[in-house]
Amino acid sequence: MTLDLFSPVKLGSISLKNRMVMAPLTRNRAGAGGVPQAMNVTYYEQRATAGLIVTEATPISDMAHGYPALPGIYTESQVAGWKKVVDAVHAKGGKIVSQIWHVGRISHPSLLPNGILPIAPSAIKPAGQAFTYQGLQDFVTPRALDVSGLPGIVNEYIHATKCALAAGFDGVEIHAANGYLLDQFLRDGSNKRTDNYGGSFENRARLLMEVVKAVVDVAGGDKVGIRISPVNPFNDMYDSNPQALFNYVVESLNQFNLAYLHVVEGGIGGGGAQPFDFVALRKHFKGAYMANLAYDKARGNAAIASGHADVIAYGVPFLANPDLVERYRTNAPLNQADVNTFYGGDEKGYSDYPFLKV
Ligand code: 8OZ
Repeated sequence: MTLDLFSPVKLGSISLKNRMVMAPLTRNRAGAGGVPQAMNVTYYEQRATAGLIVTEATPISDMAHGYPALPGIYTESQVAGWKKVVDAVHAKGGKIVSQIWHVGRISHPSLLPNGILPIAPSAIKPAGQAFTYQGLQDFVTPRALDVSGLPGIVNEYIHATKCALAAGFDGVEIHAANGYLLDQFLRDGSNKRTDNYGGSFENRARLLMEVVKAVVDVAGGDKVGIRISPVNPFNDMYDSNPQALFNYVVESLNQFNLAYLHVVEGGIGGGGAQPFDFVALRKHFKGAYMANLAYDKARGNAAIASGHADVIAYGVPFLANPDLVERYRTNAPLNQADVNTFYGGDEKGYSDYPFLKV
């Protein structure tokens, strides 16, 4: 029998009833203190028919924030708030992992404790502007992390992983994509370090491997996924040799027996991506592969049938269609997404997208 989007699958220890994953989507609607609130519970619960939900990117500490109204995963109240989300998704038969996130230089002093500078591998200001509570403001030159500060970052990932498990999540996804802290270390446009964390592929991947090892030691590899985006230029990112770098990264990840590798297969948010062979990348990884980027039903089924991908992560389609699985199953028309309500606001354009009439 040919596998398709509706075939069950196991990612590590996580059993999925289908292969349609809700991709992580930043929505900027957390309550005070980065605590998930009632409308967040409703939104995720509505999408529990996905085989797996990856939460929106979730800061692991006060220094990990880079946008307004993000839900964190490092205080007791945040854990209690997320537990309501997780319990609601589980009650509907769904699975959900927490995407743990440090933004690095993609932030602004106004979003950080005492207005301090964002941190990064190197003191290089990204082109562009930060979303702040005062509107768009130019990015600033970040403070380059001293090598003595790196164990503290790893500890934040450990703490957040423990918090995620305490909230009942089925696992965690380490966000190493889209120009945030771990990706800033990987790619040489943002990493100009001359110590053990810069230069060679091994050195640039060192912090990521330390984080993965630490998170796996807490959660078990079968509950840990990772997201990468080898050629996404979003957040002013560039690497001089992305294919060789990410083939190396993926090979190095094999030792951890992770639940899955999640790959953004190109560029998002405008800007062309460098050429890259994702089929070749996939062959370097021994575990399950989650593909993401503008897949529809036909391309998703084709990627699964060909063996390129095990599961497909859908972003905007799940945002606008809480019952996307049923719509794909029955070839029903889709709700169109309203871009004006993607980031921030209330229930409008969030938890009010209609289900199919029964
Ligand atoms: C879009 C807007 C804000 C954040 C990512 C967390 O790219 C994000 C993000 C995307 O991973």
